[in-house]
Amino acid sequence: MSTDDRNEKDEAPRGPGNCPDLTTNQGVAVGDDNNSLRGGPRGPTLLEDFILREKITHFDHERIPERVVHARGEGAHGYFEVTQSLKKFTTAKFLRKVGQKTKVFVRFSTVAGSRGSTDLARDVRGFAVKFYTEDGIFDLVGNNIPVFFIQDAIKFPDIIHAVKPEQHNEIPQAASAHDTFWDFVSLTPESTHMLMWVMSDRAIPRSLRMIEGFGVNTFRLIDEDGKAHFVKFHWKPKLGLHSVVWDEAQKISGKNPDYHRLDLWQAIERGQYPEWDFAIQTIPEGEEGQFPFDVLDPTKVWPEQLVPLQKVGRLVLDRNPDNFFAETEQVAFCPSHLVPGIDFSEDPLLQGRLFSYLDTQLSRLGSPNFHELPINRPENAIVNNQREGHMRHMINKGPVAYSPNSLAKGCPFHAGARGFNTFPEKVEGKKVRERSPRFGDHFGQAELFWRNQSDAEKQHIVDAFSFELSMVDTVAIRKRMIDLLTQVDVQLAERVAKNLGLTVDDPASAMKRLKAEWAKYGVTSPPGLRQDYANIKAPELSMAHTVKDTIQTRQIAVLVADGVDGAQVDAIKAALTAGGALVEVVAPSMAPVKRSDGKQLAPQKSLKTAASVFYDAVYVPGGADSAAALKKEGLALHFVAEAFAHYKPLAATGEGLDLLLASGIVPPGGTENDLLKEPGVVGSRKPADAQQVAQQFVKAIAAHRFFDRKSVERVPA
Ligand code: HDE
Repeated sequence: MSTDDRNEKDEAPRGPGNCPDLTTNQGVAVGDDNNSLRGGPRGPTLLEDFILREKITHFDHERIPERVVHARGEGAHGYFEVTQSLKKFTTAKFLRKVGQKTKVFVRFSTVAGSRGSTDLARDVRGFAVKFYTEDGIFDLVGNNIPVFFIQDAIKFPDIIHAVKPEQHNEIPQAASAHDTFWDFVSLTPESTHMLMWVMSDRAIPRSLRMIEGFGVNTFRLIDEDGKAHFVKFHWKPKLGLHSVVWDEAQKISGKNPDYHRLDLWQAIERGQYPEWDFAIQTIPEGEEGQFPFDVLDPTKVWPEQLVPLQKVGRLVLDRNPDNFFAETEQVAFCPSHLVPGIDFSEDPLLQGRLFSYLDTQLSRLGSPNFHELPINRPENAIVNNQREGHMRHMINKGPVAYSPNSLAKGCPFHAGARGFNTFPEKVEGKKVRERSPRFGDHFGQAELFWRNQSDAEKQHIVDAFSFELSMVDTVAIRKRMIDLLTQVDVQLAERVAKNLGLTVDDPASAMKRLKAEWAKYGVTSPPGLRQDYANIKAPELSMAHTVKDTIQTRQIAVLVADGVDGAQVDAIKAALTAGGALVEVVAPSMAPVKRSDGKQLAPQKSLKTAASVFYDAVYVPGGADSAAALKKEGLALHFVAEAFAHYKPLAATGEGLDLLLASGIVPPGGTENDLLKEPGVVGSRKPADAQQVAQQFVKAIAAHRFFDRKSVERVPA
């Protein structure tokens, strides 16, 4: 049961004897643990107090090491359902029957920050799914960005050391905006494509319910005849792909560092279950040579124009964990948790991941028996000859723990063809420490990504590079990055350089300088290839074409004070809640607000605790006294101006328009007409128009943000 005891209706204490007694870990009922055992009320505490010692000793050992990466995370239970059979691709049973459901546990995470760091860091999000299939555990341990910084797992400790807080002073927390990160990536040209993605809005999601997920590495699906398809796995959010803006992200980080965690939790508690489509891209083994990318290279996407996406399933998260530590913290994912019908590819990043996860669980969870923790146990029985070790829970019966044996009648036997059998990929070659020359195109897809962004997205990428590189103290690193950006797009480089006070060279001269730098610092994977993607259109790389026809789960603030016209509030609220949005009344204080019709309105938040950054849109209703009172509140003026500056939809009816006019959204002397010409600002002076305004507002909220607002720069918020 995940119901929070605090919310139970009956608030009276149950009283001794009406709920289980407090016990020690040995199950012995405790008479009193409010006082240690002392030699007299003012005397020394006695060593024999095993109740004190047990309680404190357990507490002393409550912390386990956090994950070395992806430490900050949140999880949820749910199910996966097949919507299109994958029979022709794979023998994996859980993917073959339409309608078949498989239990899952999903953990989302940021990568760089510590366990207590902010949710809104500019970072990749982990998207790890544990499938409890009838054939055992399958873990799809992915991210919300489809490519990675490096091509070979052996570079993982380097990139992580570079992005984590710096060695000497443990600064900064959960941020890539510092010298060591940009030093490393400017000397690692294979990171360039990934940099474009992490500097895009995808790195600052509006909600974890609105991110995509990708398996990143290439896997194989194996069919009944033993034939293989290379496969990429995708998750597509039903609510669309949406982000916040960077200023907002920074403010949310201060005001509510648990913003994403709370959002996920509350949506599930409300029954608005987060949902994704599951999709695959497949390439038959043998046909992979015809593409401009190498299927084994994790710094590349497979453009959908070349390899179409097939939607084959859905994921629904419908239950919060009962206990964060027992489930979200102790869950142990590993890309080598595979079931028959799915296999690895030779992607060198994936191959290195295969041992890393098991290895890290041994030190993090402290025992080779971590698979026995409830959250990690498969649904089917574990039958093998592994025994003992720290914290063994399973009680194996009988004398036999070896094979072959006759004493246990030969059991357990091998499953043979029914079991997991590695795809017999032919392997030959000299032992070398070399990259395939086919991995040598580090800029082709970075340019493809840039070219397919909308103007607003391009501006945000420029802003992100400018912000991050401005935080880098070493000028030589900033310059190296500008040289690198010329290899993606000269205009991109110029726009960032302008913000840094630097100049831009032509790409050929920049490359010459880069090569000299790379040679100086021992870079071993310089670009050796440039694939041409000029004829490829890849709209899927942009967030601009995402779902924009729903206001489900959007949060809307209604700013009110005494004298508010309740009928207007009711009209707008009804339209919003009918669309599945959530409306919160925000007032100067938590005291009930007097409506002009004499009724009362209970605020959910006061201006002192709420902030526009927690909402997707703001509505200001009429009522002369209410609008006049709000106009005197700096916090109310800031609230609407800030929402406007973050490109959010705004609505006002009646005198509510006066608050918007006073907030600085339009220049002094600006008219109501000017205000309502702003994209995403809707309203009417006539209270009777509330219904119509509501309809326009609903459309505006579904559109998410209005990046075409011209006057945002001027607004002091
Ligand atoms: Fe991970 N990664 N990783 N990673 N990773 C871990 O395993 C590692 C990579 C990803 O919610 C660790 O249990 C190596 C790519 C997620 O519990 C560790 C390499 C992708 C999570 C580890 C990579 C991921 C992790 C740390 C380079 C996207 C969080 C704690 C070869 C496909 C899982 C742990 C959770 C966690 C190693 C690169 C996704 C150290 C060596 C690429 C979502 O084992």
